[in-house]
Amino acid sequence: MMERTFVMLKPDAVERGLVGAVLARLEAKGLRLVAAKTMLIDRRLAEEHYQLHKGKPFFEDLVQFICSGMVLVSVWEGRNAIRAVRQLVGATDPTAAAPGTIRGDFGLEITRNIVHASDSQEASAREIRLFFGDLTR
Ligand code: FUP
Repeated sequence: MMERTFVMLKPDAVERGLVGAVLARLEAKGLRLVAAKTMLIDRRLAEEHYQLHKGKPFFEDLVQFICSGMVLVSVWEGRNAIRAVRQLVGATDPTAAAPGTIRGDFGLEITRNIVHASDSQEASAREIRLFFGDLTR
């Protein structure tokens, strides 16, 4: 099924110069880049993006981290794109993520885990709208 998914390269990826390496993996998989931009996320947007985690013990650290530097937000399209990207990204904790995945190869800390990717069609639609509004193509 043709899908779109939302991917954010977090501040650690930008600071560490991993943008090209991460985007290259999505391109190599055959996904099509639909939209991308760099931005700073403010607290309001961070809380909205991570609304499902509000009240959890790691929420404050997560919001602070995501607001701590430039991110690159993007939209990718392809067959089963949501699942395909989640497989490339790997498990939430980089020390549990398999080698060969983005988090498994580039990360060590659970908060600074390089990348966010939508985990469902509902999340994808919500996140694309939140960061890009209406995408006409
Ligand atoms: P994921 O979908 O893999 O990004 O993971 P979650 O949506 O469960 O978590 C979102 C973010 O919260 C993670 F990227 C990192 C952070 N987090 C923690 O810091 N500690 C946890 O125990 C779980 C998540």
